Amino acid sequence: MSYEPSPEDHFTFGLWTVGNRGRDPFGHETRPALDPVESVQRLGGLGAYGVSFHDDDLIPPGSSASQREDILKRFRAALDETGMRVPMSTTNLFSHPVFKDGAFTANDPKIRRHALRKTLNAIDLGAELGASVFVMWGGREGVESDAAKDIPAALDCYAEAVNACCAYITERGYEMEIALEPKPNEPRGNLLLPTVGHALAFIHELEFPEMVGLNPEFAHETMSGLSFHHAVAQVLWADKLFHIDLNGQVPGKYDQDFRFGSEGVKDAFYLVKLLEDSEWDGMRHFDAHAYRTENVDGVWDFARGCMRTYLILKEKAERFAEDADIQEALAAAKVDQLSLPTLPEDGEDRFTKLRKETVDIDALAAVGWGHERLDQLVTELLLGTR
Ligand SMILES: [Mn+2]
Repeated sequence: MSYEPSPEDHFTFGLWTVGNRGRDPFGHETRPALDPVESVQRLGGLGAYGVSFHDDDLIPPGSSASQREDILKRFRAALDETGMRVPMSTTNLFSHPVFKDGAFTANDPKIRRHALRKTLNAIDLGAELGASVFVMWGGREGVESDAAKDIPAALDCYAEAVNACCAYITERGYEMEIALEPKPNEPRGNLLLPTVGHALAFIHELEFPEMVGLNPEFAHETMSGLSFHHAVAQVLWADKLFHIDLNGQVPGKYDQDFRFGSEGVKDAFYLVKLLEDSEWDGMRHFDAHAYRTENVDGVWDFARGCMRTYLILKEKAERFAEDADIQEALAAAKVDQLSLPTLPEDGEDRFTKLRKETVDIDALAAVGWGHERLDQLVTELLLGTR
């Protein structure tokens, strides 16, 4: 296999990912700014399907209406020339100091209304370029001092803002859904909607729950020490996987946003297997960036690496399904029997039947399920020895 990406693989990158300039809390930029048009051309040349952006990535804040039109004309020409698409867009409600106490959940309603206006404009921009998913990551929706924020009231404001955006999308007739992106902390001490579970529960309190789903991110769940694979499985189970952010992350560390598969390769494998086995048809979107050590050449190595690792893991998932020893070990572990019904059968007497069934629990307790052998086989598959 060549592991060469093509548009059919539906790989997408944020303009801010390849455009990341290597700034961190302790050091300045190590790379020059990238022109979004160049990013589209280079990513198209590497076999990507499309790009996503924050409003400010494409249209610098303070641009006049005519500057906006000029930028869009050039950007559209690059999309047309390369065949690249814009499946997702979002808004930056975290960089400007005005959002330091939050955007949708800032205590001052003037700031909340400003955040909502900026978001409605970003929804218009996304719709203009054909985006069908609008991601909401509340980077400043949180707190350092718990004395300074009434959390239930903040959640009311958060819900009000999401409801308003849904109403706006509906009124404008846009074909667009909203995907919430959970994160536990960073840049705030604690963020609202910290995990996939919190966000799923939040959706049920909204006015238009059918329009709102999730954009889970590998790094964000992993930062909390949670399994990203399990989180995505539950989002798929709830039919709420609207988008996904792929990258690499070590549990418990700062938000690393490394190249996909660079850390947690086993987790990455089970994730790819889950997405492919479920035939999920969404974008394989990378929200990551090159190491700060890299120059522009390293940025394209980074982008190539994200896609190549996904395709390698996809092939490993296919081999997992074909490997006779692995299949035998799966049968020994009775993995397929989880899909059998637990209750004897439907009907009013099912509990009576359940009680009548006798089972030798000592014999069942004595069974070894062979997980050691199974996991070693998967490990060897991933290490390339089978
Ligand atoms: Mn993200």
